[in-house]
Amino acid sequence: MKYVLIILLFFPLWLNAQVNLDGTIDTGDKFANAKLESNESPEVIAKRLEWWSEARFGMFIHWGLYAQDGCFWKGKDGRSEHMMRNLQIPISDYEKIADEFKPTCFNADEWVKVAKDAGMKYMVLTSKHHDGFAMFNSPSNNYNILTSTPWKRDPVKELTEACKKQGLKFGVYYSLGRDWHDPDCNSVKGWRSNVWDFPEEEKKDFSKYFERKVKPQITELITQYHPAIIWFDTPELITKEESTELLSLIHELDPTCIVNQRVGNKLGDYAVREQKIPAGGEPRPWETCMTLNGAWGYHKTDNNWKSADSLVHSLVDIASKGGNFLLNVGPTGKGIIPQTSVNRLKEVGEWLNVNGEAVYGTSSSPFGKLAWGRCTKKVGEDDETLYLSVFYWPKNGKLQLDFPVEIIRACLLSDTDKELKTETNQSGVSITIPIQAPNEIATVVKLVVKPL
Ligand code: JFZ
Repeated sequence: MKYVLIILLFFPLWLNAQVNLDGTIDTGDKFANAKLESNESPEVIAKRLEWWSEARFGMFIHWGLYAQDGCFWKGKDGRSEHMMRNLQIPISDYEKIADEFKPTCFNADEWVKVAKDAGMKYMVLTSKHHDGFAMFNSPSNNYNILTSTPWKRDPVKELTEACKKQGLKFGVYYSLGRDWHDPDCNSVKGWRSNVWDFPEEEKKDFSKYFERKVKPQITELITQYHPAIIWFDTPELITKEESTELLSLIHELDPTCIVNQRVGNKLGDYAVREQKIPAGGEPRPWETCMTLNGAWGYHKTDNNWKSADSLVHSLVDIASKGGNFLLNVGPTGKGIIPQTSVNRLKEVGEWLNVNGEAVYGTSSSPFGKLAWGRCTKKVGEDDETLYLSVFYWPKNGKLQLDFPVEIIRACLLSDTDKELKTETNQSGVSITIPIQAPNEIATVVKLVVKPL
C-alpha cells in the first residue's frame, strides 16, 4: 500500500520532465542558486545593466515549430515547447513541421505594439529553443527559418527593427545545453538530450557542438542583429572554460550586450528566477520570468490564464524586491499572440499608464513585509519618494504605516493634485484615504518623505 501511495504521489512529477523528484524544477543549471562570480566589478556590470534596471518589465516570447499546431503532433498532446522530446519525435519527422511553417499573420510591429501597450520596455525572443531550430538567418546551420520553411522570413530581424522603431530593447533567448537536433549535444546521463535519434550518449562531445553550432550562431546573432540581451537557457554540461570563452566572445563583439546567469558556471550579469518570486529578493540583479498560462510555447488547449490582478501584483512585488519581470507570450503557428494574452497585457498596461512611476526606475523597499501591499522607492536630491501599492484596501479610510517617516507630501498616483491628510501617531503615520479603493487591482499612494 505504502509503495502504491509513493508511486501515485510521484507519478505527476515523473510525467512532467521539468520537475525533479524532490519537487524542485529542473533548470539544467546546477548553479541556479549559487552567487554569481563574475570577474568584472559590480560597477561595470551595473553600468551594462543601467537601462535594464530602469526597465523593470519585459516581454518573453516563446515561438518556434512547436507552435505550429499548439504543441500537438499527429493528434498527440506534446504538453509544451518540449513537445519534440516529450513525444520523442524523430528529427526527420520534426523537420517536416518546418516544411509547413508559414505564419502568414506575423506582424513584428503589432507584436511590439502589444508589448509597448502593456508598458513593457524590452522583449526577448526564442532565437533557438531546445529543438535546435534557428528562428533567424543562420548561414552556419541550415536548420533555420529562412532555409527550411516556405515562409523564408526572419522574425529576429523584423522584430529587431520594429523594437528600434517603437523604442524597446530587443534580446534573444538561446538554448545552450539542450539541442535535440545536434548529435553531440549531451546531458547528464542522457536525461535531457536526444537519445531517440542519437542513442550513443557516451560518444557525444559537447565541445564539438559548442564549436560547430553555438559559437557561430552566437556570432551571427550579435553581428547581424546586435541584441541588447542574450538570454541563455539550460547550461547543462557546459564547462567553466566554455562559459568564459562564450562570454568573452560576446563582449569582444559587443561589450554592452547583457548576458543572463544561464551562460553557466556562476557567470553572467544577472540571476534568473523562473515562475516564482524570491521571498526576499536577491543579492545580485535578478529577473523573474513567468508564463501567462501553463506553457511557454503556444498550447492550444491551455486556458489557465493568470488574471491581470495577479500579474500587476507580481510586477509590483518583484519591483519592491529590486527585480525585473519578464512575462511570456506564446504566439500561434500563424504568428498571432493569443487574444486572451493581449487582453491581459492591455489591462496591465492601463494600470501602468497611471501607476508606472511606482515601477520604472525604482529601487527595492526599505521595509520588510507589509500587510496591505508593497513599497518601492526613488531617491531624490534632498528627499525620497515612497510608492505604496495597496493591494488590500483598508475599509476604514485610513492607511496605517507602522514605520516612522517624515512626510513632506502625500497623494494618490491617480490624483496627484489632491493632497492626502497624514497624521503621526504612536506606531507611525496614518494617511487618510478614500473609503472606496480607486483601483481594484492596486492603488498607489505616493509619499515624498525626508531621507530615511
Ligand atoms: C527552460 C525551458 O526548458 C523552457 O522551455 C522555457 O524556455 C524556460 C524559460 O526555460 O525551462 C526551465 C529553466 C529553468 C527553470 C525552470 C524551467 N528554473 O530555473 O526553475
